[in-house]
Amino acid sequence: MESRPSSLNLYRSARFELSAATPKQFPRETGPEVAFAGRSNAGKSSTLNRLCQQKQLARVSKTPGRTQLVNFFQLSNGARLVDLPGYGFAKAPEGEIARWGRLIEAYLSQRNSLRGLIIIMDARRPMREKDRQMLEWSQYHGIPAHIVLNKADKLKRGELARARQKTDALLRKDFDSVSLQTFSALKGEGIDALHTRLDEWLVE
Ligand SMILES: Nc1nc2c(ncn2[C@@H]2O[C@H](COP(=O)(O)OP(=O)(O)O)[C@@H](O)[C@H]2O)c(=O)[nH]1
Ligand SMILES: [Mg+2]
Repeated sequence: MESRPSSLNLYRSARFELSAATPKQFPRETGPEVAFAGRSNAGKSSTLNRLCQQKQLARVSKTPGRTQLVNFFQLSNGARLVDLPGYGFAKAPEGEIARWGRLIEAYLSQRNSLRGLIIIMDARRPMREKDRQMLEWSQYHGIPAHIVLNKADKLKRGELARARQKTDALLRKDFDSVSLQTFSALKGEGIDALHTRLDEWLVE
């Protein structure tokens, strides 16, 4: 995959900083940050690993864990990538869903350094209820969002185009300043578009 070398090196420089279970544990704000959200299994960890060209940066799980942590990664220019806890477990108890909501809400409302939100969706099943809720929260807090329709490799070209159109139509009906791209964390397709969007937020 081609990518401008400057930004490639920047994302390659990502290093795990800390995991926060409560807002008190969030690190002091020192530079711009972008947060990654998505339903469990949509490919959030795979996308972060692909983005940073590191196989083990964010753990990729076949059986998704339930730990609700906000993971912070530092880049060489002082910017941060932030891995928000995944959502959408069918069997998650009520209390856990409430805790997830409080943690995300605290993060979105407290971080002045937050420049943008990346929402990873499975291209075969985009815009589920909690995805929509993330978009609503980002709008409420005035944070621009970028949707990544991941697992593009699982769809035929026509199917992918239709998924993109459908998502685009839903977005335009209800949301402002949301951009959209297709992606394959597996193959790396769409990585240039993702780097470009992130650069807009993180490279000053
Ligand atoms: N075919 C395909 N599989 C993917 C892609 N991205 C992630 N996966 C797979 O989907 C599963 C969940 O990925 P993971 O990154 O752990 O998702 P997370 O729960 O959102 O962090 C894993 O088995 C990945 O290998 C992709 O672009 N294409
Ligand atoms: Mg994950």
